[in-house]
Amino acid sequence: MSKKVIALCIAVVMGLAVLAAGCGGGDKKAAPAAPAKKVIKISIGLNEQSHEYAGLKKFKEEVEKNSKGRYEVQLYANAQLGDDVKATEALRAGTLEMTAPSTSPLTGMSKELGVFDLPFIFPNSEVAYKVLDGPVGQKILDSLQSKGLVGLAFWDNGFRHLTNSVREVKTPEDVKGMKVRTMQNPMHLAAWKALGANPTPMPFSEVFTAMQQKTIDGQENPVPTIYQQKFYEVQKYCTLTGHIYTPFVVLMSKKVWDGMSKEDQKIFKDAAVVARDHERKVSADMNKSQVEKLRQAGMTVTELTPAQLKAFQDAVAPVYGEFSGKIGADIVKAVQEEVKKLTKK
Ligand code: TK8
Repeated sequence: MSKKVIALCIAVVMGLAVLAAGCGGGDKKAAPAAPAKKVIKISIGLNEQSHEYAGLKKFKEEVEKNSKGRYEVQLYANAQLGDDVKATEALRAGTLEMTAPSTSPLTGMSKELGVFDLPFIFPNSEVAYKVLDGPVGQKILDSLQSKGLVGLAFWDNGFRHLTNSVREVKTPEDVKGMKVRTMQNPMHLAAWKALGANPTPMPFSEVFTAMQQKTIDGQENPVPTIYQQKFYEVQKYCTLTGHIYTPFVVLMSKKVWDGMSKEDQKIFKDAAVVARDHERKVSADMNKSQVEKLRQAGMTVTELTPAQLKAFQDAVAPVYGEFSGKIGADIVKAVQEEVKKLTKK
């Protein structure tokens, strides 16, 4: 072979090599795929029309935007992945990433949460929000870490009101013997027993059917739930008792949390707070507009006079003595002192 031919051959081979390199190594090595999105599933018990679901949609939007699409947040309503207790247990086991249950059914797991179940502990939502978002609320969220749960924020479930299918309720006497579904919480049971009712604890997803089949006479929940879950279809009477304030607590599995970078943890925490403000606003709007809607749907909605309300407050007052020690006298006192400070202003 002449030198010229050899030189040409070398040039051709080199040219091919350059071409191959230019193509990113040929077709054997595919271009690097975008990293898989991390999926975070969140399960709640209420439906897609609820104030809580409005909060979840905002939360999803925030996380996906601020993580630049590295996370995908999937929302599950109607207790599809389990009611409050089951979903929370799944978080502890690490088989579900997130849930946002009412605090009340979790007091068996974390006694501090029980402070919110003391009847009439908060005079109004504004005070409740300040306590929940302040140092006392943070202390309660921190106490969940030892249970394998990370509490990101408290959202609004709301002040609970009694509904039933038997009679209009104006006095504790009217409640006597009534079969009232409660959350799985000893203080709620004690309060309804003190009023002379016959309380039955039950997970939320069973409540509608139980009312329909009349295995229970009544239940208690905030106005947005009574309206959005269409409880008016199976309950004739609603009394605005406002007897207990229930927060939702936005929870992440500690196992999942511990596997995240500090930056990602912050994205989730911040999103829970932004979504909290949105969810509370949606809830406030629903509380304002839906009392009338319940009436339009055929319910008799009863507002209590201050004297009538006091009769309920007096009847359930013994719950404090019975449970303060079990919750932790210091935490009860801390909340009560905060409330006192905030109501003076
Ligand atoms: C939804 C429940 C519900 C609560 C109840 O999962 O059980 O009555 O008020 O909102 O958390």
